[in-house]
Amino acid sequence: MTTTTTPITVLGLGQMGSAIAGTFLESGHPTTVWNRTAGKGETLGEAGASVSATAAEAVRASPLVVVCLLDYEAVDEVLAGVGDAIAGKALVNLTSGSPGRARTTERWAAEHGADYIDGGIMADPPDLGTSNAFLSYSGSREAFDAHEATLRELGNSTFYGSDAGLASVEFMAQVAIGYEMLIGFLHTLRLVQAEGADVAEFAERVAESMAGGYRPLLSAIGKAVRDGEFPPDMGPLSVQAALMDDLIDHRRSLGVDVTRMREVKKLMDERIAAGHGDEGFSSLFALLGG
Ligand code: FVH
Repeated sequence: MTTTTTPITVLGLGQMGSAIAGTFLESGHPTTVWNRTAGKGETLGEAGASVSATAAEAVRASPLVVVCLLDYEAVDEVLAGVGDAIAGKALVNLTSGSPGRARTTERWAAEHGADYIDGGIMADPPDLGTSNAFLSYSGSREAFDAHEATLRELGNSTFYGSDAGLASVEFMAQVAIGYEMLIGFLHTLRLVQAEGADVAEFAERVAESMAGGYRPLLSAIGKAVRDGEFPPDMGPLSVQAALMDDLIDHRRSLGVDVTRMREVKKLMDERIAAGHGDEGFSSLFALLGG
């Protein structure tokens, strides 16, 4: 079966599910859709999609079934209603959730005779089907190989391995690093604004450094953590720590949150006290739990 004639079923027509179904429909796939609340499939129906009254009916229509719902509670509920209609299908779950939820759903799929691929979407709905979309996949390598060309129509795709949880590991880590970085960025914009500097101009300078200096630094830190050797990446900790009291006092004087900076100082002081003052910021990794 060539890729553009692979019939595809999409369960869930929210912002993302609708974008997925629309992308496949535009590529020429016979597309069947279903949504809990009727009516969301009307536009897709007018564009040529088949709109099913039940999820089970929609699943029976295609060899490739894509699920994209709000959360895993919804996935569990919908799949419970689908039951054995999933047998013989390739089930691709693009709902966000934890690695554990992905592995549990893979077990459900296996018990019901389906191949399972878990996936995470790093894109906004309008970007789907463009080079701005990045999707992570894991689970059945055989099913991924069979449908890779079709799935690549949604965007850049990477298969992370046969452990169904790996796509979620990548997705959750990418989401987490975004929040970790951006909350610090917002607090720092508060500092910049409190000092009367232009926050937008400062943000542009940070964006430049993200594209410039931070790129090799992040790679170096990744290698240092992998190898367990922590060269002085941003200078030795003993030098970095010397700034921390002043940095914290300055933020506090402006009413800016000091939670994270006090955590950094505590880790630096602990690592230096243990004799690692000549190592770099990556050395703090040794103190982080897990
Ligand atoms: N939207 C985005 O930008 C992000 C980008 C990154 C990936 N996410 C994930 O995509 C999943 C779906 O997100 P969404 O944006 O499409 O969400 P909604 O527009 O709110 O649509 C939710 C659909 O889920 C259906 N639904 C909810 N609960 C149930 C249930 N118990 N049983 C059956 N279906 C359910 C809902 O149906 P309805 O409310 O229209 O009846 C929508 O079809 C999500 O994992 C994001 O993390 C999107």
